[in-house]
Amino acid sequence: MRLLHTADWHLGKVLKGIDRTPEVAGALKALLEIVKTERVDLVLVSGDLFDRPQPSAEAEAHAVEFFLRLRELGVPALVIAGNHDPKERLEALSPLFAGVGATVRGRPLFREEGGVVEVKGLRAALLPFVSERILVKRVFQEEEERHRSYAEAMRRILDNLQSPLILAHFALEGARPGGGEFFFHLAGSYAVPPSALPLSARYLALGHIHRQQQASEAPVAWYPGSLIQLDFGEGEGAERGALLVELPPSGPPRVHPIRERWGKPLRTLRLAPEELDGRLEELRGFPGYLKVVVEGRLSPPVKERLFRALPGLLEVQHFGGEEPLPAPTQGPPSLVEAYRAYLKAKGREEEGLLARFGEVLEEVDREALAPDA
Ligand SMILES: [Mn+2]
Repeated sequence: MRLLHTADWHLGKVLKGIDRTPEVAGALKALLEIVKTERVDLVLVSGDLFDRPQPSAEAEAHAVEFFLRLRELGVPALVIAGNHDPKERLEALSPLFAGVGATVRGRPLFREEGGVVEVKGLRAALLPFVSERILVKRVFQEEEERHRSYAEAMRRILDNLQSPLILAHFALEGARPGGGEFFFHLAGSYAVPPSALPLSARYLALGHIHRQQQASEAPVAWYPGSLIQLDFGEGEGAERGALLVELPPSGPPRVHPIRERWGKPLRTLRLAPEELDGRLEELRGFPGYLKVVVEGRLSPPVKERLFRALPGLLEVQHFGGEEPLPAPTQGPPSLVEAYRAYLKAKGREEEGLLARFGEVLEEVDREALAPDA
């Protein structure tokens, strides 16, 4: 059986005001060509089809188009939701997708509930992203304990779903992220230890990390990587694309990485202020998107001139900046202050409630600041 394994499309992604959807759509067209020319039997989509819970209509249209074309080719698909996906919506639309041969799971189900399906005689487990918060944060208090309990809970779920093929959306411990090498350690993100992967699986089709890589050898687990470079923070040289997986009746799978540079290139340049003028002509011709980090002072007029000169420029950062900070003003109250005032007005000044509110705010901050995977 020949499988095409893809993940992390992020349809609807907007980078500094630029909608990347057309670039992702271009990559999806290329995927359909591969399905055709490589005589693929089954397509696996391991989560993050969309970039956010309320994707644009255009983003949805491209996803629908992809599965309709697949049906024309007579190729079924297995699809799971990632952390970025509108999971409830995918779940709601799953009967409709089933009509065109795509089995879609928005939320995790145990084996007994339908977490394992059979397609073309192959048994496959479908494990969409499981919210770490739901899994552990409510129950365990200590950070370390939470990480341990997350790993243990995921081990039990995977154990329950044992199948020759497993689709899942999570970070596997030891996998290399797209941006910095130490991100999992630093960000304190949740990760599944390789020992939690069931050895009975012949192939684990993972999604979540945007750099293409083999994440485990026994059992064999791969990330196909994202279709396009989604962010400046993701390594410019990081492998991405898709995976062609040959699954013989017995024996190990043969994985053929398809490394592509779909979408426009993103480049981050570090320049000294005096280098700027000399590089403008060359940078004007750059076909993708640019971020310029100026190592020094930069006056607002020069910054403005940069944006005008370089149509692909999306972001300028500089150090030792020229622009004075705006004078502190009597701004709106902080959220905590506002909540305190609200509680007071309601006659419910409970410190416990306020403390919990602060914790939730911190949680939101942490999630918002965590590198995008
Ligand atoms: Mn992703």
